[in-house]
Amino acid sequence: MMTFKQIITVLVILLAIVPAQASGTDGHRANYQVIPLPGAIHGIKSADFALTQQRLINYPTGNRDMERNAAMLGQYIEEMTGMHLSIRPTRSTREIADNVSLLLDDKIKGEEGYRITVTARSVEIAGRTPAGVFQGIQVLRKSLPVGHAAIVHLPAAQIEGEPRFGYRGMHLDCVRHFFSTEAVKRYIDIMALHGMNRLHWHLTDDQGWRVEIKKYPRLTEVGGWRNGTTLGHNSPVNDGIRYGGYYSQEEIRDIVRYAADRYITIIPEIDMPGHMVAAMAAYPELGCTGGPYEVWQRWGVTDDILCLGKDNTLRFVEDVLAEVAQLFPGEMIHIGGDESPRVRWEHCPRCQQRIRELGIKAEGNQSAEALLQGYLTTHVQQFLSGYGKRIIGWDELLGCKVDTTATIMSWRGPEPGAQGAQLGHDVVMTPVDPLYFDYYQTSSTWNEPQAFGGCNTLKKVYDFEPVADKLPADKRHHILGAQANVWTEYITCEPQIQYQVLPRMAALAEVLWLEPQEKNYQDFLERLPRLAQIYQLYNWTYRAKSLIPEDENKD
Ligand code: TNX
Repeated sequence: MMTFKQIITVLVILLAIVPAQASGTDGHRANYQVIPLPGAIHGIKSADFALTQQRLINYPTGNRDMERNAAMLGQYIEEMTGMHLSIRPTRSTREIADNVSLLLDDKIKGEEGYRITVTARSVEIAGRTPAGVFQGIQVLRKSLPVGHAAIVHLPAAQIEGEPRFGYRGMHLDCVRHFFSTEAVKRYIDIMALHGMNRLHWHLTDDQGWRVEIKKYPRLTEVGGWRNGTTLGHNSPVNDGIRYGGYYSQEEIRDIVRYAADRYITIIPEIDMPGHMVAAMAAYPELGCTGGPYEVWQRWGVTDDILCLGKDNTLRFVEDVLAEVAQLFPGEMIHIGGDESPRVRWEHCPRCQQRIRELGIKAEGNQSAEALLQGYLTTHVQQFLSGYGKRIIGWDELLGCKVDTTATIMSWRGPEPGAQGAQLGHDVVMTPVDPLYFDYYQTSSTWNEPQAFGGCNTLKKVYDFEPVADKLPADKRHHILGAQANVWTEYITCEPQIQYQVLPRMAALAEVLWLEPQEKNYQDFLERLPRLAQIYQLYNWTYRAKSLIPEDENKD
């Protein structure tokens, strides 16, 4: 039998040894060098925090957003480590010790800024808003090692970050190919992991109409389906397989909520006046010739666009947008505007009559027909402002004389964006080169899934700078951020979407979170394998070869 004194001695020795071992090399240690890299990581003089199942996740009582954040953190920790932590509402900071706590702190900079404080006693994730706390949660989540553990050691530190840009977007074309609500939700999950906050959802196009509109049921009944799809890059061969699908309004609301829970705003796109053949197949009177039209089975640009000579067309556009405005609570609605050839309008007596009635005259290099598109855009802009919405559209809008409350999405290179910002438009940068993620990610394409073309490597994405050097200081605030576009002509299934966006989304995330001088590609590449382990954990497909420096991965 040991004496009481001996027991105490043994305990003291054990206590001295255990923490030393705990912070040792057992592999279960957090690493805060995540992607996107936090703005600052300062060590704190303290022992590690030992994260175990016995810890609680605290959140402020009565705050539903913070409760959801807490539940989400619990889920992430469980997925990463297998440890199940309970969540608990707390009233006072006294209860915070010994646990992981989510807090709101209005001293933190930026709407989405976060601060994580780890000491031997507690972990605090603070933000000025619940959205900021959510970003902090993502950082903590990514810092955990992947794999089952009974204990994870979190080095004592203060970690802070704030995104450089407020608009951090990913686009998804669910028209050219259709993706299930589950696949869209997984896309949202992937975005959340990367600190992205805007999903531009392309819902209508020539090849399909994918959003239920109660007033026009044929849009999805007829316009939601095509009788075949061309094989490859518009080959003469067609698979002859009926293809389609759409999202019911209930499904849309569910996805909008799912995104909002992850602080992601969805910007729906109803593309007009071009890319509208699916709607015209359902309601042929919407076109200049009256059709008949077929939901398109090829890729590219068609001359058949909405007829603006008919009052019915404008009423149709308003009715559709009224339903869309109610489905999507975000402030912006994307009204397309790209690739609208005007040959039909040139030969359409009704459109010409409209041009005369409105007194539209060609100005400089803007034809009367271009200005007719401007008339539609301005009409829609005014209509949507009644719903508290602002429009965003492709950079073609700059050639149609629209006022500066329209945000411009610069896709045909960075120049239209710079020009738009000079004129006073807000701008989202999404130049084909390097932000089209439907393009190849290597010049050695033989071993890649078929893509649109091009070559947007991980490095090119990483090196992208959204704000042009020549943009004057007083115009720079107009650049809201950037977005990668994922057109799906050649992307037929969910793993292929993931392959195209991972790991390029990681590079874009760093472009959007860090100041240019904070970026370092070599360092990014060193941090990337740990992020890829998380991709693997969730069974997401990604281009593993991109983890090797470009010059070493030529086939
Ligand atoms: C151009 S980007 C388009 C899309 C295509 C894409 C393919 C834009 C506004 N229009 O309709 O899907 O290229 O990369």
